[in-house]
Amino acid sequence: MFLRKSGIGAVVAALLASTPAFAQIKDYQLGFQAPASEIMDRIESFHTELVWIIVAVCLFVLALLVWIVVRYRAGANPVPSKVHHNTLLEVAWTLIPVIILVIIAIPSFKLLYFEAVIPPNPDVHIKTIGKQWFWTYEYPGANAGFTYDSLGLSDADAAKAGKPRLLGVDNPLYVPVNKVIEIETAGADVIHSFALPQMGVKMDAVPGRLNHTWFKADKTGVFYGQCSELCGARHAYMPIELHVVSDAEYAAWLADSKKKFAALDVPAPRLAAK
Ligand SMILES: [Cu+2]
Repeated sequence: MFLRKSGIGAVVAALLASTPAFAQIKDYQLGFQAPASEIMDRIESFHTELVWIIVAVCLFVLALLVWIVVRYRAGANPVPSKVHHNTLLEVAWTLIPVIILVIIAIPSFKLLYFEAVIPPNPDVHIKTIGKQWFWTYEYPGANAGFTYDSLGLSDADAAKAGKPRLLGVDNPLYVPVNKVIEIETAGADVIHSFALPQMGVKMDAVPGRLNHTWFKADKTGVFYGQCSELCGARHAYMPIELHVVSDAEYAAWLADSKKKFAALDVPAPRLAAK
């Protein structure tokens, strides 16, 4: 190993050893966490396309710069060029960027539309309410009908529970795998934001307004998110812990939670209308 057990090597080794191991996030990871929904799959591949376009444009501009610096340096050109315009070039450097932007815009709008339009008849409705500084979750409907608070764990409690620091919570969110989950979100006091990176979900939770988003988790596991709108002193301490489970586990959790958590006496308007 190149890390010696002294000085900075020891510090790095200690950090590596103390980093909680949870499947989706690697130490010193660059790029996104592994996608766990089709939305995030699409976001990731669009991002990769953009990166290649950006790399190509940067390399092209760099090549032009190097060429100009070498070819037209003062030493090799005692008499400076007096050329001041070229119509063909000017049309080209206007049209080509326009074409590149249109090429980017088409998949971008497609992706925005896919994220924005909730598939008809979602399987699960959940309301997530951002509060200073925790989340309240509401599960309306006949076989649910309960509400509970979800608070971030202290460092000591997270270590005890084997959960990652600043991401583990006392009462996680549960959803079934391969089902369309509709999220309605609002803020109770200030603006928060409900975000789950591996699902490709980020939606502002605004007081006095109900925002909608959705996702369909395509693998089971534990996924973490955080409030993503600066909402006050303990903004960094209101994480989101999502458990994606099988249908049977979800049904068991619903039955259990119905007994454990407070009843939700106001059903969601949409469900009441069904
Ligand atoms: Cu916040």
